[in-house]
Amino acid sequence: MAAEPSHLVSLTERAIAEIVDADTIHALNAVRSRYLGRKGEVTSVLRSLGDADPSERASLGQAANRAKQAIEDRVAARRGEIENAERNRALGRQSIDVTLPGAGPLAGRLHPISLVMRDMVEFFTGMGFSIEEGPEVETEYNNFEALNIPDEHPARDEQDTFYLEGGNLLRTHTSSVQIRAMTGREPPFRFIAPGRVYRHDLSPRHSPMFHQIEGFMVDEDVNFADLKGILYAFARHLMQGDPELRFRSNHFPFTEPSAEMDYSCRLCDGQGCKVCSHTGWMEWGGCGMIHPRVLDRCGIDSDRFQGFAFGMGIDRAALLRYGVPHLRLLFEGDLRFLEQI
Ligand code: 2NM
Repeated sequence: MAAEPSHLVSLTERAIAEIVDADTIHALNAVRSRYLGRKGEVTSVLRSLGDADPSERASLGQAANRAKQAIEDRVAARRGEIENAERNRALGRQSIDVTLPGAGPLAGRLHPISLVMRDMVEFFTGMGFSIEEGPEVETEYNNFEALNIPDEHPARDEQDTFYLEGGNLLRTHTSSVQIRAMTGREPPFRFIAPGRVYRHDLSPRHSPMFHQIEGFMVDEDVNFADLKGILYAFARHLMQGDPELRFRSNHFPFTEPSAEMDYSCRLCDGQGCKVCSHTGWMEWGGCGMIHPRVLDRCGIDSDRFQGFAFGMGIDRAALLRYGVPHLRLLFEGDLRFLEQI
């Protein structure tokens, strides 16, 4: 018994309702296959035409083909709609909110050590010193011999010095720069040499690379009082206050006389606290009058000229100025730390 055309009409309406309901391509394909697939409802009507009454066969066949075409058209239209909606959803996810503020370029900034170094350089250039730089890989002559540090001196010990293949080394102080600066120059002159220096030291409180600044001045009438005057002015500038300085007699191979200098602790103002081990003093660096032998080695007449020299670390000055608790933070390059400065 063949289907009645009215059956085809309700079948088509049902199919269209389901097509409209489908909101994914997957659901739409399922609807299409329920009606037009190999075992679909419309397909089985077309298959059973042979059993229909011959008088109705032609009109029934035409009606079934119209239903098939109508469903096919609606499926195609709905497919377009779903694809459009999916494309719009995807575009919506990638949309750019043009009202948001721009990201802007990331501005680099100076490392705390560079900031302190620049401040130091500014002070000394204001005092008429010029800046001198030298290589971090040095000869034994410039690092030791010219500075009157003899072969058997403990400072040459492999425990302190990084020796390189071929007899060179990583400079252990910036004094090697002074040798380069003085050699072949006619006094008067005054220079400072800021830079990196290296010492083999396994203590976790120290870094194998650290920063120093050294200064020296050579002329006909330079004396220890000039040295102290410069150092007091430098301390006041650097520590942004009025620290006391203390000079303790000492020995360096490259200066005579030599002294170590301390400044009154900035945290307790010399009263004594944990930071200065209850002494009221902090070690600052070394200084002295350049040894005549060093001047002679650089080709300067030590009967006519004298000079003073001094040197100190830069890193601890950066710790103090920016309230940084550990030296290690200065060398790790952690942006979470650096961005706070
Ligand atoms: C110091 C302490 C004392 C120093 C001496 C010289 C040179 F080359 F002119 F002789 N440069 N630096 C010197 C003197 C460095 O730092 C602890």
